[in-house]
Amino acid sequence: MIDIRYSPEIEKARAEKAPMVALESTIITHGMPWPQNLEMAQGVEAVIREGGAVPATIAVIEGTLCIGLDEAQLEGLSKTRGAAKLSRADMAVCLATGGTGATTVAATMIGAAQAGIGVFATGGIGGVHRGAEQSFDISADLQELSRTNVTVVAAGAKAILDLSKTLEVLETFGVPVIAYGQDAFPAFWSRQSAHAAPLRMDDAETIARAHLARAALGLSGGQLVANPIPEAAEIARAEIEPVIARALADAAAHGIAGKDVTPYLLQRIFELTEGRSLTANIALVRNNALLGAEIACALNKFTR
Ligand code: PSU
Ligand code: MN
Repeated sequence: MIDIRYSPEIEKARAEKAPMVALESTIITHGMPWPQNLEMAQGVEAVIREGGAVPATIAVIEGTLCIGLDEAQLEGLSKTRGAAKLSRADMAVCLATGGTGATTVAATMIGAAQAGIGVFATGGIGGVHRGAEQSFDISADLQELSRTNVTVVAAGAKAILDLSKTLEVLETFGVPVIAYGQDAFPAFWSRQSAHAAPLRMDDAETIARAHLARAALGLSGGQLVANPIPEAAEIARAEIEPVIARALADAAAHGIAGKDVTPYLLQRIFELTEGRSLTANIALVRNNALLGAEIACALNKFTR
């Protein structure tokens, strides 16, 4: 019913049962400006290969679910303006109508599960927005984590969100939130937030074991591995918080809503920090890719 295409590299990895790491494409089309988005996408793929795994960037291109993109597809997507942002609700419609779109965390998890890929690395997941008690704006990423058995490595949830409410919803949904190598739940651009993570793990093997234990118990849903941004790249909380407040105020003043909120805020914070937020964002995604590759290799060792 649906058209799935594996890149030659992923085709080979599947045949050889090699470790694979999924990557999202919304971060390319909606999360970063050209040309840094392409450099980031290529760089992150390289990090995963160096880590001994095979990267699978996922997107829908002209009605085909693509698992693994070639150079030209990656470049095309990076330059595309106005690509659709696909989550659980839009993915099937995009496939049925022959559309092109970038996959969010939720849609990338769905694609990864289709392809039998257990690990996915990204920047930050979507979550409960500040003021959600009024707007009801809660990312579909949270529900997806409760449904689809993929371990997602992220630098926590983006600090533009309400982290406390995001953690509450993840708990309600039964999603394990595992801080990597520290007790605090990281806040994307900053290593620390005001919140302790519910769980902590210090090595990739144990994370892979927990992934398999969930499956053995028949539990639906994945794990969120919250990996703090490297120290050298972080922007301290006290510094980024006023910038976030300003960006949120601007979003409200311009009546930004729905799917446009996250891309608008990321772009505005990029402008207000004169690009520093982007440098930090790229560093944390690469760091997550490295850990993702380690977890994928551990998972592979236990299952092959
Ligand atoms: N992480 C980033 N940049 C991004 C995103 C995550 O560093 O652009 C994207 C992801 O695709 C995530 C989406 O799934 O933002 C969340 O959007 P929303 O809040 O509309 O669900
Ligand atoms: Mn939303």
